[in-house]
Amino acid sequence: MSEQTVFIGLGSNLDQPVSRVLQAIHTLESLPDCSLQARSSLYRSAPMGPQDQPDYVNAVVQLTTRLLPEDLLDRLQQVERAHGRRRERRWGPRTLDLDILLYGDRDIASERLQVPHPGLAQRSFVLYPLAEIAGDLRVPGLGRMQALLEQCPRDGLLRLPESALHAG
Ligand code: A4P
Ligand code: MG
Repeated sequence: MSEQTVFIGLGSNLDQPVSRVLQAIHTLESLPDCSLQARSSLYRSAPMGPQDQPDYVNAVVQLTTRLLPEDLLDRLQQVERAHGRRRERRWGPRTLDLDILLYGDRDIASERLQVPHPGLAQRSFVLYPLAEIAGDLRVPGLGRMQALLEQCPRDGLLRLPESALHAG
């Protein structure tokens, strides 16, 4: 299996989301056959979906991996479970959500996986962190990053300064 560049979206809105997302990035860094290439800043935003839940913290990381897409998904779901993730209502609050945004230039539509991740181009909390680390990217089936950004309002998305991340 050749090495692929993948982008993973992280999201959390329960139990100290900032430190949780930072911890999860460390965990991703140490997955077998994976190597961390870049991470975005952390971003805060109002929830998409039900409004009776806390704000979210999101980030995107770039990895290279030799894992096949479904093996990578298995690993990510293990990490979600280790963070006490329970699958409850759709778009409901969660300790940790890990989504495969892009897997090389592959287009995947299987029972377990849709890549590019659906909604990637509409979600400012995915698109802006992705653009921060991959501004020149061409998204398979969707086109250039810069064009996608022009179509996607920031919608109150707030980039957290690095100095705020370790303040507790
Ligand atoms: N799955 C399919 N494709 C993928 C992929 N590319 N990456 C399948 C990861 N998983 C993928 O996932 C359900 C199934 O999706 C998995 O078993 C996998 O086989 P889930 O994480 O349990 O999904 P869910 O919560 O039931 O729904 P959904 O639509 O995936 O939730 P989202 O889209 O992840 O949205 N607001 C803000 N501001 N920031 C957020 O991060 N996140 C959500 C959750 C809602 N509102 C938010 C945010
Ligand atoms: Mg998910």
